[in-house]
Amino acid sequence: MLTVYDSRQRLHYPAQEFFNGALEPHAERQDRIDNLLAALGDTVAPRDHGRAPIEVVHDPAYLALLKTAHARWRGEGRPGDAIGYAWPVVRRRPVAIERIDALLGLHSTDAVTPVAEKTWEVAYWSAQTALGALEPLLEGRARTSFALCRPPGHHAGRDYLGGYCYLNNAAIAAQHASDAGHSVAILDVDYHHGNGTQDIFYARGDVFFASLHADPATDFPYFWGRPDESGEREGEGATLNLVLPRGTGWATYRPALACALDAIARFGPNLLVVSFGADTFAGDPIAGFAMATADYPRMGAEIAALGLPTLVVMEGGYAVAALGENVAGFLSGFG
Ligand code: SP5
Ligand code: ZN
Repeated sequence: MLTVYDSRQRLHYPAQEFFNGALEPHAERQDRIDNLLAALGDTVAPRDHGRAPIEVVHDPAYLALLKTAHARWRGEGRPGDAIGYAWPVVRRRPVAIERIDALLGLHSTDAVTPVAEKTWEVAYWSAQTALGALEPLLEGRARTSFALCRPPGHHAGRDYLGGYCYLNNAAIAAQHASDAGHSVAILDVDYHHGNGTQDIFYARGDVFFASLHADPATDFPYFWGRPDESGEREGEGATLNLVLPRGTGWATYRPALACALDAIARFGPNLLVVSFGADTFAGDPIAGFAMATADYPRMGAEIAALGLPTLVVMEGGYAVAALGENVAGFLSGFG
């Protein structure tokens, strides 16, 4: 399968994240890339589509913050990576914000997503990788392609970062395909709910979003992903959330996946974007499902049976030693 990747995606290495009340080594590690490349073989570098397709999805003030946050943070004498630690509660009135500490809180959901020195450049090229992998599908030169994105994207919203994500690669590609005249569905099979993607398309009926994920009652991102979230206004009915219990393996996953695929087929898109996270794997250090390596080709094959041109976008997956094998297995399901 055509795999698109830019070597600049290795340059982001957030040092630490908050976990259980302490700073721990960050789970979204550079060596995820090394394991993926070893398993997937040759890759193609994306061309630069520029900022325009990113600016359609993300807020200009947010992009400016992402680009400058680390330099501003260090410029004020702070050591380490820039990270929010104070947040406006949901109903706090809008106020003019200048202080970098406050801006980070205004545009983030959590303290697990630091802005490191190269984060803007790396997130930019991760988004370009998604656009580069979409290109041959739009031109009819390929039926399926894989965007080896890092950092991941599905927790990033129009004006916020979170969950190790900065730019929403899948949403940027889906929007770009939609702008090229395609009817697009997004299927999110990362362990975690794709809250950023859901938010971006929540009030729209022209892009369908389906997600299978761990129960937000027990798992990140906690505040999104309940089954009664089904879209709003013109988007009512164009969001589908399927919640699965901790311990879910293929026997439980498969019927839920079939339900999501049925809903996508009824929507009738002509292009599919899959947010693929391998953190559903039994060995994942931060997640709680029980999928086996042998289940990923099955998962890929069920999705491939929709018969749609499909862009697969890399999201999470933190069992580094098994990551490449699990992703290659998933992609092999597309034949
Ligand atoms: C894209 C994606 O899969 N993001 C997941 C973000 C989940 N973050 C919350 C879980 C925190 C667990 N951190 C464990 C760190 C151990 N070093
Ligand atoms: Zn995840």
